[in-house]
Amino acid sequence: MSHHSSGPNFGFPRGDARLDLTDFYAFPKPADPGKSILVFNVHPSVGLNPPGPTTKEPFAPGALYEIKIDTDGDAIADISYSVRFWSCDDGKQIGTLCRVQGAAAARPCDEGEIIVKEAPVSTGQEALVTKTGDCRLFVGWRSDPFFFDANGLFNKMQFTGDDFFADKNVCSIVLELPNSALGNKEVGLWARTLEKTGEGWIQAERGGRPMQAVFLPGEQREAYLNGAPVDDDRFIGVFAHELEHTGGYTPQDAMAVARKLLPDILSYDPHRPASFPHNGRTLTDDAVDVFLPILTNGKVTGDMVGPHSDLLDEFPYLGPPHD
Ligand SMILES: [Ca+2]
Ligand SMILES: [Ca+2]
Ligand SMILES: [Ca+2]
Repeated sequence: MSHHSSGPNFGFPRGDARLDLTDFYAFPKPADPGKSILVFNVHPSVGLNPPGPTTKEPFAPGALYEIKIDTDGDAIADISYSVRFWSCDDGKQIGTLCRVQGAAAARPCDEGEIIVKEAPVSTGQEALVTKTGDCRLFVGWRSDPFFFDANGLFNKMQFTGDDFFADKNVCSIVLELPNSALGNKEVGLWARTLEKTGEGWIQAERGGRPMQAVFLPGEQREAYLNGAPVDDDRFIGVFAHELEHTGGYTPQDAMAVARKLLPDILSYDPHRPASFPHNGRTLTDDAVDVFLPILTNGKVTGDMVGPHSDLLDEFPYLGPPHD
C-alpha cells in the first residue's frame, strides 16, 4: 500500500474508494524540461476491506480533487489545481480543472480560473487527452504504476517479489504544465480529496509522500488524513512511536527519523532530474525500497519488486488499464 486503502483497518477514507488517494508523482516532462508532469492517482480498482473490486465509476461526482503547491516553503498552499467531476446522462463523466493562486489556494478551491473545461474521463484503452493552451490533462482509468509485494507485508514482511499491483488499475489525474505555472523554483507538493457535506467541504484525505500515511499515524490516522502539512509537527510523536515499535529505534533516533518524514510534502525542483526521495518522484522510483529500510531500521531492505513495464513514453505516461 503506497497510500491505497488508507482508511481505518485498510478500508477507504470516508468509506469511498473514489476518494482514496493512492499515489502522487512529480517529474520533468521527458525530452521537454521546460514542463513538468504531475500525477495524482486515486481509486484503487481492488479493495482490501471489504476485499474485492471497487465501483467502476471513476471519480466521485461533486467531490474535489486538489493538487496543492507551496511556493515559499511555509507548508501553506499558494497555488491550487482542483478538478471536479460530473456524471452525464449516458453514464460518462467529465472533469473541469481550475487554478487558484494566492491566499485562497490554501482553501477548498471549488471555483477559480478554468484551465480545462469538461474534459472527457477515459474508461477504455485509449487515453483521451485534453489540451488547452500550454496545459494538457488526462483523467480516467489507467494501469496502476505502483509496485509492491503487499501480500508479503501481511505475511510478517516475508517478501517474495509477488507484485500485488501488477494487474491493478487506478483513476489518474495527469497534468502537464509549463514550469512557470509552478513558480519556476523548488516547490512543495501534496494532493487531497474533499467531499461536500451539509457542513461544507470535508477533507477525506491528503498526502505528498508515499507509504508513511498508511504505516505511521497509528491511532491518529483520522486526524492525520484530515490534517494539513502546516500542522504536521503534532504527528512527530506518533510517527516516532510507530518507528520505535516496528524498527526498534531508540526514542531519540525515532524522533529524528519522524522529523525527516514530516511535513507530508513532496519537494520538487523542476530544474533537476526527479528521483524519490531526493527530488519529486517518477513512476519508476522504488518508494517501497526507500521506505522499508526506514520503517524497519535497516532490517528489511526491499520487497524484490521493481517497476512496471507497461508505462508509456508519452503523455499520460501511465499504461492502459487492465481488463
Ligand atoms: Ca489513500
Ligand atoms: Ca506557501
Ligand atoms: Ca521494490
